[in-house]
Amino acid sequence: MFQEGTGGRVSEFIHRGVIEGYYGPPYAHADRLWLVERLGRWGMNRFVYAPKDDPLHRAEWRTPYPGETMEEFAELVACGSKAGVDVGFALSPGLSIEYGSSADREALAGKLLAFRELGARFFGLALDDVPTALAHDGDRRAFRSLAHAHTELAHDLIRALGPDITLVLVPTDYMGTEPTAYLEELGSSLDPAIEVAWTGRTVVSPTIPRAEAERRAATLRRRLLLWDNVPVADGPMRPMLHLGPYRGRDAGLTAFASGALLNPMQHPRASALALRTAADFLRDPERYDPEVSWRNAARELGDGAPEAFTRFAAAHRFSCLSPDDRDAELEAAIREVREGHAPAQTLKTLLEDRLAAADALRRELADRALAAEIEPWIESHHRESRRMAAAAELLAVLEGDANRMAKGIAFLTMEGRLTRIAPSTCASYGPRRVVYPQFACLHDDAAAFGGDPVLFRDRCLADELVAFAEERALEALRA
Ligand code: LTM
Repeated sequence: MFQEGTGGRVSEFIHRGVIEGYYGPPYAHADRLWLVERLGRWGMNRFVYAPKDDPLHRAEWRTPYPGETMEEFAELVACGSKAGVDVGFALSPGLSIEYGSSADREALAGKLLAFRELGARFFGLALDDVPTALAHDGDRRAFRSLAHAHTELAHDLIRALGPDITLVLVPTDYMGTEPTAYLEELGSSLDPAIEVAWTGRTVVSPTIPRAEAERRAATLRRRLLLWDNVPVADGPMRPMLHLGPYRGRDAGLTAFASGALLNPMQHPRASALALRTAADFLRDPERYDPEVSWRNAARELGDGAPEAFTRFAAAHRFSCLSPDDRDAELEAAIREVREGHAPAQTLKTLLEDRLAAADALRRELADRALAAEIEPWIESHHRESRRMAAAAELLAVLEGDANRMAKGIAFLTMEGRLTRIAPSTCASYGPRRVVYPQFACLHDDAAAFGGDPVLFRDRCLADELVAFAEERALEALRA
């Protein structure tokens, strides 16, 4: 059997794609068209519209989309059909809906039916990040539990939208591995044809082992649809540009997951790097090699300046999936210099390449939209490279036979140079500080972080090199 876009193999993941589901400015229509077309090329087959900060998706979910927005959505659906990508639409009514109100149910079904009329057959009921208990008196009388209300609403939508559609319910308990009363009830009463989303053991799951998926799938009594929060960088993760490969997802997940929808960053073109690698994983998880996939993706997306883009991307791979990845080549060279196995000159050479990346990216990157998205990080990468170059120069003087005064002057010169390089709020070569929202439970009285690291502090490689050069200088000049 042959499936288009999968290199001749049939992927065991039915759903392979993206859910635009982050907090922050939704994508521009042109970017969405660009992404859907690319997803098809890479063998992905789903794109779901669910941006948290589109008021008509969430806060004002009852208000219909204006005609011109519906025209754009129609164009998106048509673009998806051409590319082999089912474009789906989700609504997130949980902040205000009265689950038992027929007016609210009709408003929800009616708004989704309008997307069906455009040709969409994939729908989402996003009940994440909403109150974890029934908020209306009427609902407390009408339903025995929140799960009961969610189940009834989902069944209502299936009836309204027709049997030929796919519905994914993003449950209020969307993470973790422990069964909850809410999930047990969904598992036993929700139509098994309805997909249920899961983000892994936490919000941004560093790994998704097969055994954890097996546990949640057993509770929900169906294969899970992963809502994978990769490469998203919203809220407190905003200093980050997540340019690393998709990794840490078990190849055996196919047994317990019907697929994965990745939640991207608010930067569509930059997100494409992780998404492109995820497409390779989802197509053939057993043979997936994150490094090979990443190099290919970086060269493809960095068209016009492939070396510079790959070098730049290497300094932005840090995330909770890869918390030790800050520019592996440079880090290895720094280790060699610290241990006395290599001269500081090796660092100077590597840093010259990194310093040249900014100009190359600004002038030669073919995708100008990508260049614009990453500009704040091009700037921070350049500044941190300059700081490291200053440190490498000091180290070279300290290694040579200059006299003590010359070494002292080299130290003061480096410190003077550093005062002229303003710190950036964007993280390059690892973050100074970043918080990942690693909850394992979201219930009002039991909210808790799990075992995955939440706060990463002092992980910037440039700071480490500068501190090392300073220590070396102070040692050399001690009386
Ligand atoms: O992950 C889910 C299901 N919901 C939200 C997302 O909208 C958000 O982008 C991510 C990352 O902050 N966290 C969530 O809880």
